[in-house]
Amino acid sequence: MSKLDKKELQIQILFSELKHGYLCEVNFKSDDIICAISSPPGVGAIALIRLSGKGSIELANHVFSKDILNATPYQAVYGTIQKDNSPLDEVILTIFRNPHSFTGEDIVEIACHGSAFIQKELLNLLVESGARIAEPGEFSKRAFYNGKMDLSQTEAIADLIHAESEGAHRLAMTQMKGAFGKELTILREELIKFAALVELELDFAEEDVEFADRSELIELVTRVLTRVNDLKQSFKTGSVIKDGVSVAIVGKPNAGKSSWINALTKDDVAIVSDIAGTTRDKIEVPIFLSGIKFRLTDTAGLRETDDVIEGIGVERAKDVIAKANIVLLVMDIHEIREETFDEELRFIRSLNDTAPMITLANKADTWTLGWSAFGHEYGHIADLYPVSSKNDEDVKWLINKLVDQFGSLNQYQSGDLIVTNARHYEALREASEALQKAKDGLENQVSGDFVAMDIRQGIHHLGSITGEITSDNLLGHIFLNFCIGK
Ligand SMILES: Nc1nc2c(ncn2[C@@H]2O[C@H](COP(=O)(O)OP(=O)(O)OP(=O)(O)O)[C@@H](O)[C@H]2O)c(=O)[nH]1
Ligand SMILES: [Mg+2]
Repeated sequence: MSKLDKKELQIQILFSELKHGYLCEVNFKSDDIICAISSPPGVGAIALIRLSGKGSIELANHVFSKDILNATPYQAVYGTIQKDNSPLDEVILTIFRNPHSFTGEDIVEIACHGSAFIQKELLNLLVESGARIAEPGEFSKRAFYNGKMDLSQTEAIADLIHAESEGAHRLAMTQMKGAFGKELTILREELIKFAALVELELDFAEEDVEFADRSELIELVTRVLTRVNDLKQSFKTGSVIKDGVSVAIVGKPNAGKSSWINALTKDDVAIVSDIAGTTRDKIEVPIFLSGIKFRLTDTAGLRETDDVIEGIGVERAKDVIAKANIVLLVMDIHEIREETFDEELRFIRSLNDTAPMITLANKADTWTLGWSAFGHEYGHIADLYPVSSKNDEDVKWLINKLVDQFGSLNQYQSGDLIVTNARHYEALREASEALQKAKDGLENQVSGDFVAMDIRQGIHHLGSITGEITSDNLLGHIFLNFCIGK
């Protein structure tokens, strides 16, 4: 074998080792049949009970009035479930044969009437006949183990089920289709090729050869690192789309904060009165505007106070400001003075210097001096909007303003990949750290051993997102947070 052939062969061996080498032992036994109620708890017109595993069709056949052993895949069969020789319910069974099912196993879905009694009795009957109750997320877990989807896709199903807004729904759908997993797999394979070359060099250390052109390696690591950093960065937007844009409604007592939360939500959620210090706690209300979820929080008026309870409320208000994506500062138009205005802005900026701020000069309906007077006095203060919480046009204007502000926070187009999951963010952060070290190492000509170690770390963290590198512990943790029947 020529030296070149030998090199090629070794690269291939290393490549395969790196690709599969870390896959930890996972304990997965799927020889039992699981069952669970997949529809929400409680009473409904129809409920759905699912069976999955080898023998599911035989088990269902045993309790059903018709023979379904030869049913074709995806066939729905109408009949009766028998319990103790008497009919329990009239149902429709749908049959899925492995591997063409959600879990990749034989599945029977039983659509029964949604009485709590029928659901319980049917589940008991299935257990008596040999099935066991599924653990939370066990259907998805089986889908993952049987290669039906990667780990990030199973997590996207959980997000899809919990999606409350159009934006959250769109992100979950994109991730469920697997685009994120595919991109990570490509990035990971590029790194694996790279690692194979560097590690091979280590084997030939005495001969002092360089298989991998250093500048090409730096270019490759930089490219992967840039993409990993972009994805990591997108989490800020992703978590906002998924969990909602937090809007802190803040300002001095009596400025009209509670009046505004009531106007925006078109509901009487907070007490309004002309007594300064009415609101003492924070009041959070979700609203959906143009398909985006906003979490509005009314807060206690900001002032020095000797009242212990109000003092706690003010501390909470400060915390709400610090965590806000947008700050809505409400001021009484009659109380605005240049010095105090600046002071108020500085105070809020000291708590949160990144969130965009919308500043309202409220109670404009009672401003009698004419707008030129207002403009003359405060025209130099940028973005101070004279409005009234009692005016429908102003409420509409503020709704548009909030949607616009979200637009300026969100730099992404509809097809872009955006990270929404905190676990994925954490893995990307660790991968980014490792790749940065590898890049620094290459640029400073440190020994190949160290570079190879950092690259391996990067490969590991990227793989943990899709589940190419997993441990029982991690999987157990992820699927436990799923609900039963999924
Ligand atoms: N004329 C007029 N009155 C308003 C407007 N907005 C609020 N008010 C009145 O201002 C008073 C205080 O309103 P709130 O909404 O309770 O003010 P707040 O900022 O929540 O006050 P605290 O909870 O005490 O901090 C009430 O009497 C409201 O009716 C407005 O746009 N125009
Ligand atoms: Mg209030």
